[in-house]
Parts: sequence; structure tokens; C-alpha cells
Amino acid sequence: MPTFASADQIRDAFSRAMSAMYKTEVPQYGTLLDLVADINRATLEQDAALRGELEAGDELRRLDVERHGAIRLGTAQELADMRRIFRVMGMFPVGYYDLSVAGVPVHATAFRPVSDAALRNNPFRVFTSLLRLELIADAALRAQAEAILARRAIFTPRALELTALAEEAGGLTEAQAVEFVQEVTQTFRWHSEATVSHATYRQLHGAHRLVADVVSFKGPHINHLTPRTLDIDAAQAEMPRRGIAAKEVVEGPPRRKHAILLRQTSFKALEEPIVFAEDGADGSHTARFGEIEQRGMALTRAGRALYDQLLAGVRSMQGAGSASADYSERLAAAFQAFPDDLDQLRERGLAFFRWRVLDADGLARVAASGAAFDLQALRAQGLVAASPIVYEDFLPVSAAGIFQSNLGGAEQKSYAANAAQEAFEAALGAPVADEIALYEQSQQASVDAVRAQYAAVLNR
Ligand code: OOG
Ligand code: NI
Repeated sequence: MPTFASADQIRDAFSRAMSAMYKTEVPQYGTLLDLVADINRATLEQDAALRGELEAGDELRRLDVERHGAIRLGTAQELADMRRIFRVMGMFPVGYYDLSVAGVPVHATAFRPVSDAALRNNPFRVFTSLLRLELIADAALRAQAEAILARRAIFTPRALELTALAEEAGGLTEAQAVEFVQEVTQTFRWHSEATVSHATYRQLHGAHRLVADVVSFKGPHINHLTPRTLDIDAAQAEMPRRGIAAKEVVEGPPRRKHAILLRQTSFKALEEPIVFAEDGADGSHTARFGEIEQRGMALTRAGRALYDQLLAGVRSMQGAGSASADYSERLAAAFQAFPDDLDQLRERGLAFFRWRVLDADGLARVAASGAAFDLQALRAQGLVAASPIVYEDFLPVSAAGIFQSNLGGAEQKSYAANAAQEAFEAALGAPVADEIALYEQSQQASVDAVRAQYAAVLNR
């Protein structure tokens, strides 16, 4: 039996290769990494409680390598192959995001690790959108876009070969894994030559800027890579000081004592020179940008419903788009209704928690006394503790805000479309996992482990 590189190892190497590549392609990304590292260091120095919480959950280790990326694919075949490739790295499709409601003609999933252990090692995630050509109204243009996409091959032959090999053999050797990472990274490179003529580009762009971005190039260039900060407000304030033009508002929930879900900010996409291969004309294209995120705790279905309701309330106010001046005050005011106390969040079933034993001897004594297993009582005695589970996914309203901030002010399309999860899954060749179910399992597994330790005393 050959020894295989682990999926975690391959994913870790891939995320590092992508980061190195993007740093050379978009130097501002390097500036963002430095900025985030500085802020994380300062935050951990100043906030001993946060440091303790992260250490207890073994969350500190992954912080420096943690990031997400985003790509946009053109065809069902591309998405299906992408799924096979990410699977080799232990990344699986989680969640369905319909962006058409926000005027963006794509739907998406996030490829990410799902087990607690894999997430601790390296939680690299890729937000992967699929263009919905059926939303292009002009039938002739739609057919042309389809024909252009049908001609391209976004993966190197060797990347597909190694993927097939991994599927047959059940893994890749270390040498194959190194080659696999190199080959797969090629797919996400920037190409400054558009494959179409300037006229075609303009037509595609007229349908939607994203249509041009997906259809006009050889492959799905990575359009951003996002490091995780522990204090996004500090990062937002620091961006202009380091010469980076930040987006006006931070997407997601307001600042709180105990962060929930995901808060994100970005800098606007760069205008980059391109050449149109067909006619040699010069032009420019904006697609690639930088983003920073702060992750908070995962919410239960009830917690998420409350979040969605409060956010929708703020956003639907007359003339109160997220760009308006008092947006953050109104957001903070609305979220007064969302408890910001860990005990309340847990007791009201709004957030997910991971349980762990603090005092094994104490636990054994209670178990030996014959008392029935009672998590709340054990917690009250300081024998077990619960820490929030990190939210590993994305938020459709925020994603739409990120897409929009990169589409240039005036562009605002609307589609009469709706979610098409079944069509997306048919293209993917598999169902997407329900992210809430994953957090439920993770919480339950932690409770089961504490219970097993408790029960083990009785069996000794
Ligand atoms: C993806 C936008 C979504 C996020 O962080 O919500 C995203 C894109 O622009 O392709 O990355
Ligand atoms: Ni993003």
C-alpha cells in the first residue's frame, strides 16, 4: 500500500499556493495580509478573554492560514469537475446561495472542509458561483456565450488525470499531491488576454458585468482571497491609512461583545488592462478585489431567522440602503433585540456551542455518585464548559453587497428568477450539505463525548 498525502495536507498546500500566487498578482492583497496580521496580534495582546476562548477551542492555530477565496464558473461540466477536484482536498459543497434576488445572475455553494478536525487544520473555503445563462434575455447572445464557454477547458489535462487517479486509488502520494496542487492552481490564474473580441466583450458586459467576467477569459481567475481578522472595525479604519480604499460599510451584523455569523469589508475591484485576443484591441476589466472578514458564532435556525428578520428590517427602511450615512447606527439599534450574552444565546437556543470537560476528576466523582447525566448541572458546578462554534459559511445578503460594490454604482439589474437549488445540484452532480445540520452534528458530537466520559466511570 502506498502512503497517501492526507486531504488536509493537500488543502493546506493548495491554500498556501493560492495565497502566494494572488500576492504576486494583486500586491494589495499582501498589504491586507500584513494589516490583518498586525491587528490580530494587537487584539490578542489586548483581549485576554478572547485569546483564552480561542485557545480553549484550539482555534488559534488556524488563524494565520485562514482565508476564503471566490471563483465564478461558466458551465455545469466545470462545476462538476470542480467538485471532484475539491473533494481530493477534503472540500465539499455546503449551502446554496441564490444571488439572482440581488440582481446578480449566479447561484453558488461554498466548498469547504466539514469535519471538526479538518476545520481546525485549515478551514480553506472557496465560494463558487455558477453563471445562470438562462437569465440572459437576448437569445442570440446567450447562444454565443454558451458556444464560447463550450470551447474552453479550464483545467489542465494533468489536473484531471491526477483527480481520476486519486478517485481510483483512494488518494495521491506526496509527489503526486505536489504536482496536483501546482496543476490545479493554474486554473485560477489571471489572464490578461480576453479570448473574445472587444465587440463581444462589450455585448456580454452589457448583459451583465459578471457575464463578461465569466465568459471572456480562459479560466475562472480567483477574484479575491480573504484573510480572517479578529477586529474588523480596526481593519476597516486601518485600510485607508495603508492606502487602500475600503468599501463604505461593513456587511453583516453590527459589532457586538460576542460576534455572530460573519462581518465583511472589501476594497474595490482593480481596473486592469487587458488585450482582446481576437482583434488585438486594448481594454480594461475590473474583477479582482480584496476582502477581510471577521467570523463569529454559528446560529441555530431560530437564531438565523432572527438575524435575517432584523437585517431585513433595517435594509427595507425608506431610502435606507446599506450605503446611507446612519446605516451602522440603525443596524446597531435593530440588533438590540439580539441577545449578546453567551448564557442567553445558549439557553434560548439561538447559537451553537461545543461542550468540553474542564475537570475530569470532578466529573468522575459526580458520575460515581450515581447522579443522572445533567449537562446544565455539570456546567453550574464548573466541571464542563461550552464555547461558541465558529460560523464557517457565508451570508447571501452580504455576498450580494460584496458583488454589488464591485459592479460600479449605476449597475443594478433585477431578475424575475428565483432559487434553483435543484438545477444547481444537477449541474454539481451532488446535493449540497445543509450547513445548519453540520453545526447541529458538531454540537451533538461534543455533548456525546462528554456523556461518554461520564458513562465510562460507571463502567470501570
Ligand atoms: C463572490 C462574492 C461572495 C463573500 O465573501 O460573500 C463572497 C464573488 O464576488 O464572486 O466571496
Ligand atoms: Ni468573499
